[in-house]
Amino acid sequence: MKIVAIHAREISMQLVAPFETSFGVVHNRRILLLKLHSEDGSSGWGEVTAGEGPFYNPETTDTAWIVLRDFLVPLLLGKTFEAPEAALRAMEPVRGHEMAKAALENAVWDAFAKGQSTSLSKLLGGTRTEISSGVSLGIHQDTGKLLDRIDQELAAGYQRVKLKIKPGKDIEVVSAVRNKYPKIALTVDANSAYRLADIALLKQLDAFNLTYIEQPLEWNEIYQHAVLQRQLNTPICLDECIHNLRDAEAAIELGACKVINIKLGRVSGHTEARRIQAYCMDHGVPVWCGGMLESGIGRAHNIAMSSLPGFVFPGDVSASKRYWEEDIILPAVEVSAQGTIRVPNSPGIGFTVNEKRIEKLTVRQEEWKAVPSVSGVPVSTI
Ligand code: OSB
Ligand code: MG
Repeated sequence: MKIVAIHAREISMQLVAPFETSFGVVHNRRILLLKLHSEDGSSGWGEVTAGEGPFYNPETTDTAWIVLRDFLVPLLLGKTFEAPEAALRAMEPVRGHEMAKAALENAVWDAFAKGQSTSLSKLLGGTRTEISSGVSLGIHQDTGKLLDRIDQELAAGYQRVKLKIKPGKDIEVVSAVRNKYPKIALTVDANSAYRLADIALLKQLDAFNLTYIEQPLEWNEIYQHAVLQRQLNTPICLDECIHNLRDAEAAIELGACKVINIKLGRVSGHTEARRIQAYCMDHGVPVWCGGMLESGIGRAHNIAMSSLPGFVFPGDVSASKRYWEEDIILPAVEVSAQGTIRVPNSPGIGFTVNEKRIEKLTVRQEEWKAVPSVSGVPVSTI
């Protein structure tokens, strides 16, 4: 497949409700979308899942725009790739910037799948026709309101509840939730808000029969999670720490976690996500698909990835309407009364991208085209 053009757009989308984590509150998302065109006429979509500020990881919507425009897009434009994996290899000279890479690589996967008239799930090796869905609930000032919210989510069918926690909003909140719902699958996510010195507090979480505790310590610290895991009964699930297969290998060999949250953006796309999934399966480590408050395009990629074997725990992939008044894909992602999402089997990501709606939401856009070749020799753009 030869990549001839890449169209980037930033869209602005307001969340139906603010989302609070230990690192801040989000009201409005600034989302970067890529549409990639191949010479044979197929196209593919990708989404940059970076936040507006460098608080979850070092990337932002703006850093991704610059790195894509100046470095990553020139590495792919005008080039021919025999398989999507080759596109990731071509981007190797750029260090880090996994979320910028993922948007491009995932767009290549979508275009490949569409070119072969097959679903992205099938091309990736997916084996499920539906995936299990859980919800991630932001920090609430009022625990009563949080409990009401959980009632609603459970009534809608969701299979697991994840609570965001931070110092001062932890033991009491989790205790109140566990008391009201003794049986539900419950997890917590600290987004790196604690330190090893907080071990006494973290050990109190063992009392609540949590499926796992997600990313308690620093975003780039594997070793101390191993020290912590030895003293906790509850499994640790790593999110922020895992950027590639090597991180997953190190974490599992060191005993830093017993579960991994795979996020496409954080691991630079489907190719690396599949490697981590395969390694974890071989080592009996369950994985699940995390979320980054994505639009429908990122969500569709998450659904395809979650159809792979090894994704045994419910993901943070939930209905479009929990995030948006109106999503940018058709149909919107819906969750059944059993808390499942159907994996589409139409070509590529399997949803129709609502380009009219995207046009309305666009705040900036740019198109990059392959430089025409001179007597058959492609002209380098960098
Ligand atoms: O750590 O999983 C996280 C949102 C933004 C940044 C980090 C995280 C999250 C979520 C939301 O938990 C998951 C979702 O519903 O998309
Ligand atoms: Mg997390």
